Amino acid sequence: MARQKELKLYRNIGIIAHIDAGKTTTTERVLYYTGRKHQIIEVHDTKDGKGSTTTDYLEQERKRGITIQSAAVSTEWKGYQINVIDTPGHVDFTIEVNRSLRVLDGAVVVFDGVAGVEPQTETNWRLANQYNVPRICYVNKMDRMGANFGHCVKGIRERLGANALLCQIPIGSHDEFVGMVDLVAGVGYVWTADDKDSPWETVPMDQLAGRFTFASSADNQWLADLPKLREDMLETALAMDDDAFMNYVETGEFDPAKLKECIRLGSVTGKLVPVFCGSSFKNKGVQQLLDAVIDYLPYPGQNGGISLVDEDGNNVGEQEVRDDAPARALAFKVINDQFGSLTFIRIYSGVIKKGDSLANVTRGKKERVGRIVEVQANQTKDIEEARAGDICALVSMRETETGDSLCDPAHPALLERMRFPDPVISVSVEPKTRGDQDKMSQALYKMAKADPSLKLEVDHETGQTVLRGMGELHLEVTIDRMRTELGVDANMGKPKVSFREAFGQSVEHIYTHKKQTGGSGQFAEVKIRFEPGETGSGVQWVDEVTGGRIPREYIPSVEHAIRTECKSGQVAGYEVVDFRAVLLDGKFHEVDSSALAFEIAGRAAFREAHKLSRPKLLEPMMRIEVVVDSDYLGDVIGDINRRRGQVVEQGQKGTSSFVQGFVPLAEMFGYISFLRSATSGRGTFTMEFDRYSEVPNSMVEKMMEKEGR
Ligand SMILES: Nc1nc2c(ncn2[C@@H]2O[C@H](COP(=O)(O)OP(=O)(O)OP(=O)(O)O)[C@@H](O)[C@H]2O)c(=O)[nH]1
Ligand SMILES: [Mg+2]
Repeated sequence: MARQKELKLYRNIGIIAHIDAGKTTTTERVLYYTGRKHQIIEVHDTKDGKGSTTTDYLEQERKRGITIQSAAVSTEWKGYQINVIDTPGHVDFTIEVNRSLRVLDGAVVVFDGVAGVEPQTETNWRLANQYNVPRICYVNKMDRMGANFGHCVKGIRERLGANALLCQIPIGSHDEFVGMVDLVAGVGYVWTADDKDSPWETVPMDQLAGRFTFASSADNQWLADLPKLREDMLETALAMDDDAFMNYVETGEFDPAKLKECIRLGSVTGKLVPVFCGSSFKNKGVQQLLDAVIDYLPYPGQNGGISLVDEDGNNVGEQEVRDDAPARALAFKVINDQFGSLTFIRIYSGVIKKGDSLANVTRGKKERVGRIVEVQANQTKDIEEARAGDICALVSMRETETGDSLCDPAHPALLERMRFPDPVISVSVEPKTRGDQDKMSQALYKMAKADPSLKLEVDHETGQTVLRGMGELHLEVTIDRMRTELGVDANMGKPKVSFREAFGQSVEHIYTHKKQTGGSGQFAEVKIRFEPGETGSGVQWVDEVTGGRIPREYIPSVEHAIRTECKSGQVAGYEVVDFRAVLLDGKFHEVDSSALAFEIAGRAAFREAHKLSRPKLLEPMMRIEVVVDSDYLGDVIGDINRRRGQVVEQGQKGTSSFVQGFVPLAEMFGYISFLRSATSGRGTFTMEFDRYSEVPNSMVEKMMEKEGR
């Protein structure tokens, strides 16, 4: 079957933002206006469980009124195929934004017109920078009291460092918000009603200031400034093309098609970030936003292809996005339920057909493509083939996990990997019904496989099953989804911080393992130097033994011993990270030495050396932002200091005050109750992992004492 639609007529885009900015509400409008659905469901009307928006279909999403997992929908607008991924804004589900951005070609960043740039917008913006995803901004909620376009644009420029290009200007705000000026076309769009089907009137730009007088002087000023704003936009945009710019400077004329081309070039290369506005809830500006997606966001491959890497992640080339090349795709999401699994892939090159065999290059395994489906949120439709640029799902893959490369077996290649966040919090989990341990373990394993920001472990000492994740909500939702999706009920213990341990200083240590009891004895001696490594450097193993001082066959046992023993450190049994272990020397005995003896020696050497190194304990340090009425600011700051925190910035956000700072996660449990009671329920906060930082010595000693070490 030939290609149905030219690649240039594709847009794969993500919708990203801070929690509650209106991503799902906007997606719902996109589906309505493009004719994909006939009824709009509001996010806040789904709590009774009767209805659901298309993309927030999970029970946990409906009940809480928030998005938890990214959902993909496809639609058509003016002959273009638009694939949209609606992502969650809550920090606990950042992995969903992460994996979506990895496979998308462009993004719409949504802002709450009142709150402006919020912490999670900054995080998602940084992620989009990392993955080089071009974006446009949409200042939503212009109908809310306190909506402030200027403040939001200032945030986009200053906090996000974007070269914002104002393509639209709002006409009025709050209950006087009636539409927007399109500076590119030089006209205003004015609505007379909020209804989803109400049409807009196109008004020449120079008539707007005469026609409207608003209660807010700022709103009037925007209209008075329109000629200047348009001039600024034209100059910035046309500067993308020397000839067009010179022509404009000399004659004051420009070709409208050329202008759009310039904005598109600026946006696709990341030099410009076009800004739009509207109110999705009041049905204003969504169609215009769709036009902008087509006009200014790239088609698959327009920005280059995907990097190919070697096993160590080094760049070794690039795969262009084209059909006539070997099939290469990246698995970016796996969903499980009682009926099987769906593996979402983004195809970068070639064609994948039903019945094909693919190589999972990441795992060195073969996979057969039984069924290919197009996914519309929670609905699937079987298709025969999919090709370069497509996002689709494969049914019941056996070996493939998130982040794996799937390729034509004759042309294997590894595609650039995805990066996953570190889990910082853990809970013990036990089955609700005794005897269901196996069932629960299998279900948890499935959940963890589908979500790379979850880790499943067994506590060495207590034998308890431990689940690690990004935050309390993340773990709670995981356990709840296990119940609704896999039918397994479990109880969670109290959440705990995931500490880590490290070597305090370099230590050279000799350990001799000797046992002579009757018959054959055991003998092994190792001399190892342990050195603290840089953050994120992992465990590095170096073998410097020369002259057969330890026979070759025993050395892997020492390495294995170190790599397993480091899972439990000497401060409080947490994993020891970021160190180099250099095996320097050793001794053996012709008869009594064995792999086991060397393993025992390696383990003991590690334990003793770690204890001798004045080990450090590391704790997750969170970046927090608290937004409160200014009356409560003093209390909130005092409390942050009591929690071993540090305030780095405070200021005004609209009519509220905000404080930003760092607080150890260990001190943040139950923070929401404090904030509620301290601010009469009006304060809000967001918290996000920033780094691991050293726990003060006095606390380490206390902990070691408590653990009896
Ligand atoms: N006044 C007003 N409210 C809006 C607008 N857009 C969305 N909302 C409301 O804001 C709330 C959050 O909207 P959502 O669409 O769920 O926001 P989201 O960005 O998808 O949130 P998460 O997925 O949880 O991050 C809902 O109650 C919406 O009805 C808008 O343009 N104006
Ligand atoms: Mg949402």
